[in-house]
Amino acid sequence: MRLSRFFLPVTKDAPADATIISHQLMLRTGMVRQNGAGIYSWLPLGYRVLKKIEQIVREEMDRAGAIEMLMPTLQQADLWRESGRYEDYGQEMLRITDRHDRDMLYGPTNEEMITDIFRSYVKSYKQLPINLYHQQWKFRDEVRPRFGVMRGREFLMKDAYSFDVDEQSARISYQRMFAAYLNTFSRLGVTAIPMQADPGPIGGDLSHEFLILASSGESAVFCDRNILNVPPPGANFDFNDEAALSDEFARRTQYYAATEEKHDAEAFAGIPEDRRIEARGVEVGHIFYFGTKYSAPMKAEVQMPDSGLQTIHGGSYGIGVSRLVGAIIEASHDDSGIIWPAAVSPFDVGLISMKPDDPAVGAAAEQAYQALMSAGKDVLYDETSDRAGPKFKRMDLIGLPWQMTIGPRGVKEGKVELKNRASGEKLDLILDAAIAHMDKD
Ligand code: 5CA
Repeated sequence: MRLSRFFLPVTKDAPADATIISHQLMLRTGMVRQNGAGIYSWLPLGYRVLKKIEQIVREEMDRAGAIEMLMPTLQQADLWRESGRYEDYGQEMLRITDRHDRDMLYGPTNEEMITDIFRSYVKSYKQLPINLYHQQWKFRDEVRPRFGVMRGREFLMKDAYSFDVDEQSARISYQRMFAAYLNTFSRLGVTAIPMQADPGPIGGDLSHEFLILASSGESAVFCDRNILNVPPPGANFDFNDEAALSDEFARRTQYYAATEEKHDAEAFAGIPEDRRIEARGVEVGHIFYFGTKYSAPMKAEVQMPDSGLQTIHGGSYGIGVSRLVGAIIEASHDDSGIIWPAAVSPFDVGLISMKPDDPAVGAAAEQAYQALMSAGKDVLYDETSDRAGPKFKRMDLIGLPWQMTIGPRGVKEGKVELKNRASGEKLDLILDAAIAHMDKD
């Protein structure tokens, strides 16, 4: 992508109401544009990151056996009356009336709708277990939308819903999502700690939140440092191996980790002092086992072998896809700007032509651009006539993992300069070696 033809509205300052660093950086780099309280447009740079996160979440859900679908944003109030949540949900629910005076709402979550779909088609225990998910925009009329996309009113969520014949099997489905979340966050380049959590209005008795440590986080975190040292299950993990699922679950839950609502000061004090972490975190995922909370009132039942009817046991599993964009920046930035983990970076490399008007530099930069693209790299090519200083600043600000610079001195020596954004290390290499070096890390 040639920068002169891209849409990258970078600004020097962020508005004063952007108080946390991720919000400031997302506005300054032109990733998002606020259209109303807690409502954002995703501009091209930000949208690239959002789509990368969405794709990684999709791949990891699919690997764990969940099946993708798509439900609408608008829902009928009647379904929520069946579960009893239409009244319970309160002012966070955006209620809408259509031209026929029917009560509708913009979905804050989809337990009711998926339970309705399930009961319409699934009739036999033989079809279970099943886990259906989608990635769809939600609306919650938050009292205080703030911190940009971190606490929005309209936000993108991945929500998965499991259906099992009994509690024992439902707990295995829960552990399967637990393991899938660890792999997902690890691929996104962040450490998210699973913590015992309060199920809140979703309901149920078993719930974990996944939190990324960040000083600006809205949740208090209390945990044993050892939980940070347990590696993720990894790409070769067998999600059908029930013993392995319960091992993975136990390897983490053996260590103390709780949010404020579930914090047990006495148990925490029992951990050796040098292992106690008391910090703040951003909740990027939340999983729930809620048994028959929705299936009982909505009559989601399956035929059993003895031909009796069994109410199914359910769980739901959320990931804050749009929140993650902000949370990753909170966890990965420096004074110069964002430092994208390679897996979610909007481009793989930023190519800077220091003097596009100089024929030799211009030609070398064009050659580098073509070679990078041939090597399969997604390139943001700054061939604008801006001065070199501001070009470097802008590239640092948007935080692509690699920067390749073509300048008069290097051109004479037949070399390019390759900079690693995270470490700051700079190497003078011939073009092919520079491209090969990017794949080494
Ligand atoms: N139905 C369940 C699981 S699918 C549910 O709605 N869970 S939740 O309320 O915890 O939301 C799931 C995830 O969405 C949260 O962990 C959080 O990362 C994200 N999220 C929730 N509210 C917001 C918000 N206002 N702005 C951005 N992300 C949000």
